[in-house]
Amino acid sequence: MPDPTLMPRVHRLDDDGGTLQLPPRVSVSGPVTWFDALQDVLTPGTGLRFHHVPERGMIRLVQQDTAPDGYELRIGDDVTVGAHDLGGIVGACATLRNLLATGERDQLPTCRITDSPRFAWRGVHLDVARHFMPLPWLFWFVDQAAHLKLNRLHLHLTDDQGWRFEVKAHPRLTEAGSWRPFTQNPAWPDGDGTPHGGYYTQEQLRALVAHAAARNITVVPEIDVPGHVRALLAAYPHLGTGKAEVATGFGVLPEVLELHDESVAVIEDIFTELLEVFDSEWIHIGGDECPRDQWRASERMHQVAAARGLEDGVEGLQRWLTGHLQSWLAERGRRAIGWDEILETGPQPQTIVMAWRDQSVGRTALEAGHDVILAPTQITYLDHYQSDQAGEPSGQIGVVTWQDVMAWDPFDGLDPATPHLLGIQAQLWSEYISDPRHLEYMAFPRLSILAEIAWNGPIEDPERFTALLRRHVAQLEAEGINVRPLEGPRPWQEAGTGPRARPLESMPEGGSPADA
Ligand code: TNX
Repeated sequence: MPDPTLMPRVHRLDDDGGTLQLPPRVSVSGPVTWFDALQDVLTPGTGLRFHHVPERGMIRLVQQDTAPDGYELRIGDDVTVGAHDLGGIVGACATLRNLLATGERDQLPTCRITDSPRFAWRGVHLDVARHFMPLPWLFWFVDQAAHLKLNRLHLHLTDDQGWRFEVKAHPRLTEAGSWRPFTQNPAWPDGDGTPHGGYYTQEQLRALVAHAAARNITVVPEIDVPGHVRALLAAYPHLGTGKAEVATGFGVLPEVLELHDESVAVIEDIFTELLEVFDSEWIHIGGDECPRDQWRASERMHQVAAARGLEDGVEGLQRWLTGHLQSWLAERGRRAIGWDEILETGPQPQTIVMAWRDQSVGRTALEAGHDVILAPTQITYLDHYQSDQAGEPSGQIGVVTWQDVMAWDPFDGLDPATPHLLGIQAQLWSEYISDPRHLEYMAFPRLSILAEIAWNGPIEDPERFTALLRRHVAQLEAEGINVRPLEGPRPWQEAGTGPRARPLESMPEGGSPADA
């Protein structure tokens, strides 16, 4: 059998050169929830069928002491999967999937594998606010994340350009806030002329949470406050300075929430319903890019700040809200996560910092004693162009190549032994990515490389890894995923002058918009 295409790689593999032939219907013994997970991960796309038997299956799922999400796999005359938790079973099944895809689809190499992750937090973030992504595609994307042994899906549910979370107490959030009449970017300064919108009902999101949980993925929801709220203000203009529409263009906008008691009550209503849908221990409260000019100009905000006893006046309003939300969540048994700007607003010690601006902010957050997730723009923002080739479809200004990602050392400047470095996360912002196929193109293969780093730490043998990556990309392509080949886009993946056209002002240096 050829070298298995294991992505991420396993910690240890001893191969004895033999092959196990699987029957068309494979018996599986072990706990039923584990059997369900095996079926979920291994049935789609493999052509195999599984049935549960009380004991001595062809595949045996057995309880065993392992690290969290770790597992042991023994393939001989039959298959034994040992794990401590569901995460281990899902990981082992992802590995089995890779092994099956390597050779004949019903054969496994006889071998012994022991495996466990480097990082506890192996995340991928999805911005469904800037562009709405259809629910079935989210289910599919969760499956892909599970194959890469990722375990967190961070859903950015609200932003200036759209509100995607149904709130029963405040229906206008989705009635008025979930769509915009057109979209503007530098390629279409006057707008593309096409309305855009959509939202998820609470029932739909509950189904997504359950689907993800069965695959060892926690869905971490984000409601971004008090900035990035134009969609909220479109629904309830009196919570801002009076008049607002869902944003049609992108950037850091001046409109923010007026943080009087009425706004705070609405925020609490929103988070109350959020907690009913998402059982995640971690709840993301946004906190990024909140300009204070509107507060400075507002007599009422000066009064509110004074009434709350803020010595720095309106400058302290965001700090007050952050503190309030952290306590509010803690009282309900949850932990707040914030973008790293939260560091400037006096976060409580239990708050987790998502360090996005660069690696040094991660260090500052660790030094301040916080648990930290590294999400540096320069490496993990997969909305950036993948090269400076003219054919690349639209993206955020700047280039992050797969080689850049492969060279990333998440421990750079940090103490690898610190228990506070929870892990790493890939970000898929969607200002310039309007449909799922384009999102797939931006995600793969850079997401696969980040999954490797999340599971194993920095990549020390780039040449060998590149050979593996090449086979992995071929595998994804064979499965129908819109993956970007390592050399560059296929002709039908290019920008052209249609919906994926490159916005003129966000060209990477040296690039030209198909020389238009
Ligand atoms: C910065 S990261 C943002 C997002 C943008 C992203 C584009 C962060 C907390 N804010 O609003 O979508 O850059 O790459």
